[in-house]
Amino acid sequence: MKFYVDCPEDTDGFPEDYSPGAMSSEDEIGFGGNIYVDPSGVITDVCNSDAPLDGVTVTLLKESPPGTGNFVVPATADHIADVNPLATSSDGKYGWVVVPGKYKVRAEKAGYVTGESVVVSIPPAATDVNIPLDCDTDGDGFGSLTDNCPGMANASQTDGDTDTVGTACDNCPTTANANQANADGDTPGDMCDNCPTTATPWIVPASDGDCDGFNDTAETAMGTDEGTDCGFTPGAPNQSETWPADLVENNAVNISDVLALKPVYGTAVPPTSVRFDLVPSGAINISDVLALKPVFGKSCTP
Ligand SMILES: [Ca+2]
Ligand SMILES: [Ca+2]
Ligand SMILES: [Ca+2]
Ligand SMILES: [Ca+2]
Repeated sequence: MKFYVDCPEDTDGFPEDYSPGAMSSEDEIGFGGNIYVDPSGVITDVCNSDAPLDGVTVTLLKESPPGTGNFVVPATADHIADVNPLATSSDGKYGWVVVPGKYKVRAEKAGYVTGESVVVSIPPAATDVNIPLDCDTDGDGFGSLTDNCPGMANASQTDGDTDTVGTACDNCPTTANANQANADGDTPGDMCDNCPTTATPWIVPASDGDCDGFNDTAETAMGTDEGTDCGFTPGAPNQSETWPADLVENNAVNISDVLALKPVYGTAVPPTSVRFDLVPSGAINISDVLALKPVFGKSCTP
């Protein structure tokens, strides 16, 4: 019995290198009583236009015992060249010639999801057992084709709003927005941004016309300007107050504003000025202090 095998040209370790005889495009090889044929193929990089990938560790596996679906590294006598696994070079090619049997090939490279070929029955020769390897740049075990947060490690792949964008990287984690549109470039996406066209470093509540972090109802109660988010000009007379958190008016929220609440903390409104009642409740309490937290350390530009 003879097997005639088409082999890629100029590939180290292929039969034509062993017996470059009379046949121009086909080779037969008998070696120690065994008959050797391919598998061979190319490892390609899914993340680089399917270009050949070098530095891939390619392992030949053989079904053993036959018919069990169990694959093991075969005996050296079962294949030429002897080396297994082998490493690809810049052409991405790999190949062995093997005794008859069922084989598959495993391809591994750091930064890529490990790939396995289909199972091939040898003979006939299998010369296109190619394996596309998908990169896993964030190292969470999911390649670019399947990772719902390709740039952020999220091994759970949780997607709470089932919009195909993982919760870990979703700019609206509880609102379905597959396109992740975010016109103003701040943290929340358009679909969940109460101020979608003005970038704010804090989360804007609903019904906050000037996007300063305090809704219109609260501003009306406090007597601040609900239509202006920032406006203190040093030295200018008769200014309306614009940013509720900016108790010590300087267009910034810092420790001075927290300390401004200290003398009136625990008092009722009135007699304490409603201006301090940042979360209207008729008293100055912890809620008002906590209202400064989201905007603490932030400043505004009039
Ligand atoms: Ca990820
Ligand atoms: Ca979403
Ligand atoms: Ca936004
Ligand atoms: Ca407001």
